[in-house]
Amino acid sequence: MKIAIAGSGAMGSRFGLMLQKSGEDVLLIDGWQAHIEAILSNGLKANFNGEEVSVNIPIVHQEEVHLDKKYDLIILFTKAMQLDKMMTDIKGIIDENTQVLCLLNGIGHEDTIEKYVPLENIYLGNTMWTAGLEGPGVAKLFGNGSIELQNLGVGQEENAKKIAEVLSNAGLNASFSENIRLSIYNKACVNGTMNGLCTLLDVNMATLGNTRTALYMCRSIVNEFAAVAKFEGVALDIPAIMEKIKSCFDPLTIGLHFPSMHQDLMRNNRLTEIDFINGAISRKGRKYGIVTPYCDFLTELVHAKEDILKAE
Ligand code: NAD
Ligand code: AOT
Repeated sequence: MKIAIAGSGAMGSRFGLMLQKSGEDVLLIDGWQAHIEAILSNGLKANFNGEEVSVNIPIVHQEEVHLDKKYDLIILFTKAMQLDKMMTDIKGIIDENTQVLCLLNGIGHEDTIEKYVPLENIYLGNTMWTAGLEGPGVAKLFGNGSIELQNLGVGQEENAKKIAEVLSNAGLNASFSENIRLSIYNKACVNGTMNGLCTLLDVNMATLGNTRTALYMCRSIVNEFAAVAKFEGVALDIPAIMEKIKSCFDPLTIGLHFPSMHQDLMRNNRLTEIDFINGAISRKGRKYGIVTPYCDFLTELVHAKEDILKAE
């Protein structure tokens, strides 16, 4: 299968590496020039579960994609705020047969994708895989994960299952979801609590979990996600989500992990995805007449921190 990964940072590199290893014809597409040059010069380097690997994998700048080439599947892995520009840059390689799978964190990316791709070719997903970049062209890939995905278009279930099969053949552990919107909300609750709070407090998830107020703050945030989701006909299981959040505090599993938002802002001085996580709940809340004071305040504080640090 001809697969393009649009957004080949940490996660895109993981997926590109694993899919190419399983025999797929993979192209990485990215906009970070130093990363592209490093991969063109030295291959994609990765510490893959403790083993140092270096693979030759084609990569092209998103503004220089070859418009004559078409792809069976495009996997979107930009940061949320980079998605619209990526779609504009690659729209020339999308035709009526190109399936587009979005695996970004956050809520509402289909609104952006629908501007460029017919509904019947859009697939939404959600992943528990993780990845990090040590620097341009160098990834750190540890642990296991999973993917859930579903077609947005009516009658495309079989195609969604085929995409899941291709991903699973690469060891990515993908399955078809009957209710991807629920899965996306569930993951967004984890990101909506862990990411902003750990970033503002400058701590990992275990340290957040050891504070007196962590559980109350997390529960208040999850309540707002649940109220907005309910308005859209998505019923969140709040106790189950709180159990998942508590499991993130465990230092023996993932508690020592700093969420990606912390890595972006505090370590790399980059803008965050807050507008597509808590900010999305605030926007939807305003539209539906639901108050969301925790999400509003968290979004405002993270933006203030971005300004203080002059993040780009
Ligand atoms: P990433 O920041 O590593 O990559 C996204 C884009 O930013 C790529 O184009 C990359 O080249 C570019 N980039 C990365 N570092 C840069 C730098 N220092 N300077 C300039 N450009 C840089 O993002 P990611 O972690 O791969 O995440 C992609 C999506 O997947 C996001 O929506 C994220 O929330 C989600 N996600 C990430 C993880 C994870 O563990 N990283 C897990 C699940 C979901
Ligand atoms: C995460 N973390 O998604 C991944 O840091 O943005 C992130 C993120 C899988 C399970 C729990 C948290």
